[in-house]
Amino acid sequence: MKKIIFATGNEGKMREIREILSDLDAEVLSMKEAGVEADIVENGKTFEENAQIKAKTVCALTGEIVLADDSGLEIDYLNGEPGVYSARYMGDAPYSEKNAELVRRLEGVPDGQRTARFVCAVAAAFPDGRVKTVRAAMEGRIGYEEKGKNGFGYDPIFFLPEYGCTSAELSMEEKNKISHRGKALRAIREELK
Ligand code: ITT
Repeated sequence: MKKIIFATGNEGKMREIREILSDLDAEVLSMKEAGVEADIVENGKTFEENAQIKAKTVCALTGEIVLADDSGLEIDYLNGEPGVYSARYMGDAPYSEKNAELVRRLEGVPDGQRTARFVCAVAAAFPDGRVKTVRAAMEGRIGYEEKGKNGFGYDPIFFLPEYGCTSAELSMEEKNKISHRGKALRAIREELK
C-alpha cells in the first residue's frame, strides 16, 4: 500500500485529516508515526508558502510523498489577523485566552462586521520534485463567547450563520463536510490517486 506522510504536529488537524482521507487507498502517517523529527521554520508570507515549506522539507528528509496543511483564521475587522500567525498568536497562551482576547477586540462590533474565515492551504510534495498546492476557505463570523467542545483552536468562537452554531458544536464529520480543511484535502486527493 502507498505510504503518505502528513507533515503536522497538530493533533486536532491530524484527527480531521484521517477522517477526510479515510477512503484513500494509502496509509496516512503523522510525522510522529513516521518517526520524522524536524524543526521546520514557517517563514512564508502566505498559507501556500508555509504549506510548501513543510511538505518539501519532510519530503526531502524521507523520500516519501508528503502532504502539509497550513491554515488559520482571518478576521476582516482585524485586517485579516491572526491569519498566517494563527498558531503563534499570543504565544503559548491556552486557546480559551486567545479566543477571549479576539472576542474582546471585537467588543461592540455588530454582526455584519464580524465576518471571518478559516483558510487552509494543502501542499503535496512528491519525491520527483513536483509540488501541488490548493487552498480552500470556510466563511463565518466571530461569536460573542466560546461555544462547543468539539474541534480545536478557534472553533468555539467561529459561528456559522447557516447552521446557527459554532464549528465546535458540529460533529467532526459535519465539520469536515464544509470545512476549509475538508475542501482542500478533497481537492488534492485527486493528485494522489
Ligand atoms: P503544524 O504546522 O504542525 O501543522 P500548527 O498548529 O502550527 O501545526 P499552522 O501553522 O497551520 O499549524 O496553524 C494553524 C492554526 O490555525 C492552528 O494552530 C489553529 O490555531 C488555527 N486553525 C486552523 N484550522 C483550524 C480549525 O479547523 N479549527 C480551529 N482552529 C484552526
